[in-house]
Amino acid sequence: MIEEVKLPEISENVESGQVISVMVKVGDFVEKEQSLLELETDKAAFEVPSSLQGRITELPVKEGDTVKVGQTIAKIDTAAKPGETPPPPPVEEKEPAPPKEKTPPPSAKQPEPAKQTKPAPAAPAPSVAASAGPVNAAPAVRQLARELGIDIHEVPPTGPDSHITADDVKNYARSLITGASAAIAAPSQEVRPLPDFSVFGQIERKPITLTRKSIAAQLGYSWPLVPQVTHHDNADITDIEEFRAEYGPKVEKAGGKLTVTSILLRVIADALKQFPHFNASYDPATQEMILKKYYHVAVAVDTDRGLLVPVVRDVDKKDILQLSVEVTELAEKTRNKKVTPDDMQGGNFTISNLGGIGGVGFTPIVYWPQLAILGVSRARKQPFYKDNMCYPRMILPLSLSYDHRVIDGAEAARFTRYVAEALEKPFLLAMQERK
Ligand code: CAO
Repeated sequence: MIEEVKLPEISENVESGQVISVMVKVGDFVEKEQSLLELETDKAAFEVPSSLQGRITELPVKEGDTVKVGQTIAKIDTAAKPGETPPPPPVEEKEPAPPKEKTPPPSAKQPEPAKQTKPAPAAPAPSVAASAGPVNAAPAVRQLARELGIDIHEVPPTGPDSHITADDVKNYARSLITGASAAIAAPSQEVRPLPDFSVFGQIERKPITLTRKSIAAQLGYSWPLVPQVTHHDNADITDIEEFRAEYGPKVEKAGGKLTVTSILLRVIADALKQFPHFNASYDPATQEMILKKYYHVAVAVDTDRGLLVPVVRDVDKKDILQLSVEVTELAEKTRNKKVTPDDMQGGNFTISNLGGIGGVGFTPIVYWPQLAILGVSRARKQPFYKDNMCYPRMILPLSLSYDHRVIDGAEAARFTRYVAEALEKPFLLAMQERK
């Protein structure tokens, strides 16, 4: 019996994805939950498992296709048994090939397409025009509208085919705040054409992946919107190393790795409780702080597709052992393309630890709509002077970027000090660990 496998609901607000690779072929016998496709949305890349067991008879999708939720991605003979030889594919009757169209020689001059002058964007229509009908907007743009509390139907589109762009949403949000509706259609920034680099030497143009587009959109949105400052401090983690040596084997037995990242997650959970403004978002439309009563912390993970930021939920309810196992599993899942867009949602604060690679400090970009991100660089032994004596101590550089609209420098300095001092008292962590 031939049954269809359809693309399941990926996550809220994600309606389609692009096929990065097809992991099976016609004739293969697949188990239930075996991966069929590698799919990329603007939020994550992940594998799509089969909902059925049987032999694949048809694969109607190929690399590069955009697949919608509910679309058939495979047809499977569910009566087939593993090890059975599949029946030979039906022989297609060959039709005579149509005569090839003559292509003009490369030197032939092509007629130049008529230059299209883009009509000036019309002034936004009063909201009567806005209806609950379908709108043309990418999932990330819809998400942006929702996060800003804007009805996407009200946003005047300026993109091709009445596409609503992220800039349209931002401009509309600004116009609501300032009351200047005339500003809606104005482009936020002039985009200058690039120079012709091929004049200087050989070049290659390569399209960027959806994941990279999403990273670019997220960081490109945050940087001009959030006036951010980075505060630097150091934590003496010499005693943490002893703590790691003592608890490391226990964590390893449980399937995790006791590293600076998992210890920081525990410390950040406490810091966010002490400093609620860091566990919040700012709503410029209402000029309110949204204080969150849950503690979900995102962790930046370096993958071969670029930076991905999955979220560890309820960090305040977990001890270091649980957090270590979870970070290890989450990083692995992220690198193996097993995270879903849902795994990337809902973080209140981000930890970006580059110390495993190196560096003495950096300025991480606040991951809007969060208000702060903690950058961590490489811990190094450094001389520490006390009573005219010099001692070697392990020093961890911390770099906290924060949204200066709603967080003051003194508050940021206190927050970072709190984190540094918590790291300097590992016995407190050990107490929590034993609870
Ligand atoms: N200083 C010194 N050593 C460090 C360290 C630090 N700050 N952080 C980690 N290390 C060490 C670990 O102890 C481990 O050492 P061993 O292999 O000897 O045990 C090694 O570096 C590798 O650690 P890890 O990366 O496997 O584990 P982690 O839990 O510390 O980090 C993760 C997990 C996912 C955060 C990390 O792997 C990663 O992807 N980091 C990159 C994040 C990134 O790209 N940020 C940039 C975003 S732009 O803001």
